[in-house]
Amino acid sequence: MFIRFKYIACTIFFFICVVFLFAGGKNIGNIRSVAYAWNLGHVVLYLLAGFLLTGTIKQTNKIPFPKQVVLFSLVSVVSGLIIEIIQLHTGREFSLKDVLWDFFGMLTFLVFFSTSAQNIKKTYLRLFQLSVLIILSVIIIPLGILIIDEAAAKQQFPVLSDFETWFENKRWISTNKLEICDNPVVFDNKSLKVTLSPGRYSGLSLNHFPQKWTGYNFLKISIFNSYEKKIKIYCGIKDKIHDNSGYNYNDRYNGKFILNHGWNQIEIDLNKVLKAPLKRDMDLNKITSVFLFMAYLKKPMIIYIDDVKLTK
Ligand SMILES: [Ca+2]
Repeated sequence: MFIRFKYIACTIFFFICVVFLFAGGKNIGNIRSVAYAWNLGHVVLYLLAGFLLTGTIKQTNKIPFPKQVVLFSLVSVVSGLIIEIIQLHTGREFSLKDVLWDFFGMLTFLVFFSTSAQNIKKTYLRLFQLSVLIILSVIIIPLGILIIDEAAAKQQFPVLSDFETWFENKRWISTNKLEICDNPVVFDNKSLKVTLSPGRYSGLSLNHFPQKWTGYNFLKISIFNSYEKKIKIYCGIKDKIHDNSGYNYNDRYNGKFILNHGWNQIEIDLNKVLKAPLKRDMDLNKITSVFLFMAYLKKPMIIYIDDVKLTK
């Protein structure tokens, strides 16, 4: 009776996971921890898939453990790949990471819950279990870091980024090298060193912060120009409407600033940001990104950023 209930519960959870992972989740927003936790559903899904496979096809319980590992791993990888390919046709992205997480989910089932696993030498089983636990910890630790950083960002607001915590550079996205450093700083003890690569556009973008900016008048960003000559830097600000309507140049704030040698404080009037889109007002309740870039760099250039904040 209990076993039947276990499989009914597994089946229900399995289909809930399928619906949430493949039908929902497209518009989670920019809460990184939620997006990350959502993807952890792949591990849970394939853990449940292991129960369902052994519960519905009884012969699979009798397969020796090594063969079971190969067979179940193949099932998870092949079905995971098929799911990702199907998702490509529904406007989602193909993710090898998701396939890997499907595999880890199945592996978790095998080493902790498969009856065949009980037939192998206990020492080996404990080693397998320890290895899977380490992998699961590696998967889960980033979620903890994201939750801590999101709580810190909330607490720091209206400061958006001052780099005083070591994981804060994860709020920024860039193909360039970003490092938190001790010198030069304009506020407290740390700033962000950005090594810009040569190219048509080289920059970085602050994507994770509390999005509601109403009630503030200015965005201020401190940037250190380590060169003797003046440099030109561009700054853009986007909202959710912009992101959902094709990233049109005239539908966001675009600013240009000249930086002298040393620390410069860029000051952007949020009233100008409000009126920046050509055919509408910027939604200051849902700002999604602040980006900085230099154009047509011929050689690598280093700048430092600190004390990115909103003020009244
Ligand atoms: Ca700082």
